[in-house]
Parts: sequence; structure tokens; C-alpha cells
Amino acid sequence: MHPSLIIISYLLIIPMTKMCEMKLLGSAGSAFVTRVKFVLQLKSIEYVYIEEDLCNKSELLLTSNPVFQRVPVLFHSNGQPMTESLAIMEYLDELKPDVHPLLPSDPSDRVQCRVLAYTFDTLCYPWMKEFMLTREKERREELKQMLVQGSVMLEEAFVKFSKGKTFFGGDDIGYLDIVVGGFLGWIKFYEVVFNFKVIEEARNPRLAEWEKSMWSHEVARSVIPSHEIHMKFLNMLIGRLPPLPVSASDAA
Ligand SMILES: N[C@@H](CCC(=O)N[C@@H](CS)C(=O)NCC(=O)O)C(=O)O
Ligand SMILES: *[C@@H]1O[C@H](CO)[C@@H](O)[C@H](O)[C@H]1NC(C)=O
Repeated sequence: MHPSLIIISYLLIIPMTKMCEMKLLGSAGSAFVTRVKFVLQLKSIEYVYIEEDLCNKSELLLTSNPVFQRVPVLFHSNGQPMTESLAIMEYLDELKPDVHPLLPSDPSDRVQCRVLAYTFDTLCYPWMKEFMLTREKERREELKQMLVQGSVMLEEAFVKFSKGKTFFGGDDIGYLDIVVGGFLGWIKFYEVVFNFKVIEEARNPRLAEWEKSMWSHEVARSVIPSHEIHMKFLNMLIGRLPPLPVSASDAA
């Protein structure tokens, strides 16, 4: 091809591909963002990643998610913002149903998956977050016990969903593998930093096997953030906590 033709085709192709690209607004340590990255990669969807500073939120975040002001936000190639990791996962599954389908095809099985995801997010996630951020030792012990109960619930769910196979989704990674798997980096972090195993072989034998299978999955390993990133994220959260009240004895 003549050099000038090559240049012209680049000028045409580059803006076109850029136009079709999705953008993901995220924060590197967020398990909810990890979920979305996980699905994008499994489905081989190209996207541009934009890192958000949760201590100094951008106009883009404030205008695209004005109610909750949190990540992830996925922008459709036409600019339309989408929020809530579970809703985004379902959107991507509908957008590319033929590449690595996530939800089972049976409607009642799909409901079961969504209900477990909802339960995990409204029950287990707040415990996990408070566990890290509480300044009270007793409360942390209490939360540990709640998380242990949560892990037993997840173990039962795993047995039910996996039907003797490797993943929640069966032979391959599915919706629930990503919903829970988004948190595997944090689960490992708790083990290192707080010496607490959310998933333990003796208590959760099948889930412990699942955890190993997940860590040996190429896409999981590439999207789950490092220990350093989790540490940075935790420090960011701690930095935003209100200062401890000064007690009378301190002030005296
Ligand atoms: N339910 C939401 C949760 C998202 C969420 O909690 N994101 C956190 C980061 S892990 C966030 O952006 N928080 C905003 C803030 O802390 O100010 C989802 O599934 O996307
Ligand atoms: C906050 O973000 C704005 C732009 O988004 C930047 O100009 C400003 O310097 C940032 N402030 C801090 C304290 O990082």
C-alpha cells in the first residue's frame, strides 16, 4: 500500500475504534471494579480504564453516578453511564451472550444466582468492610464470627450451584464465581494482615478448593489486584475516617 494510503486509513480507523470503545471508571482496590474488569476480559471486550481518586472525586464520577458517587461506572461507547457492578455484569452478559455466558439459561436458576449475589453484597460485604475499619477489638472479633457464618452459607451455596463441578458456574467460571471472586484479593489480604482466613479448608472444604481453582485461572490472576494495591486502598479508607474523639483524660 502507498504510504499516504496507510496514513489515511489510520486517520479513519483510529477515531472509529475509539468511538466504539467502552470506558471503565474505577479504583484499583475495589472488588466491585474487579468484577467488571473480570467480565470485560472474559468476554474479550476492549475498554479504556480511568482511575478515580475516591478522596477527590472527579466531575465525571459526580455527574455519572450522582446518587451514590461510587465506582465502578461503565460508559457505553455512546457515553451512557452504567452503575452497580451486578447490573453491569448482566448488561455485559446480554451484550455478548455468545462469548463466555455467565448466567445459567434457566430463568429460575438465574434468579437463584441473583439472590445469592444480592445476599452476599448486602450481608457479607458490609461485614468485611467493617471488619477492616473498626477500631474496637471486640467488634472485630464479633465480625469475624459473622464472617465465619457467612463462609458456611457460601459453602452450602457452592455445593448447591456447582453440582459437583469446579466452579459456582459448573465447569467454567460463571456469574457467582465473579461476584465472590472479585473479593479474593481482599480475602488473601485479611489472611496476611489480620491473620484471619475467611475461607478455611476445615470449615469450607469445597470453597477452599474453589479458591485454589480461581487463583489458577489466568483471567482471575490478571484482574485481582496485588497486596500493595489493597494496602493502599485500606489506607485511603482509614484516612477518610472521622478523627477519634479526644477523651477527657487525653485533654487534661
Ligand atoms: N453496590 C455497588 C458498590 C460499589 C462501591 O461500594 N464502590 C466503592 C469502592 S469499593 C466506592 O466507590 N465508594 C465510594 C466512596 O467510598 O466514597 C456496586 O456493586 O457497584
Ligand atoms: C482534585 O482534583 C482536581 C481535578 O480533578 C485537581 O485539580 C486537584 O489538584 C485535586 N486535589 C487534590 C488535593 O488532589
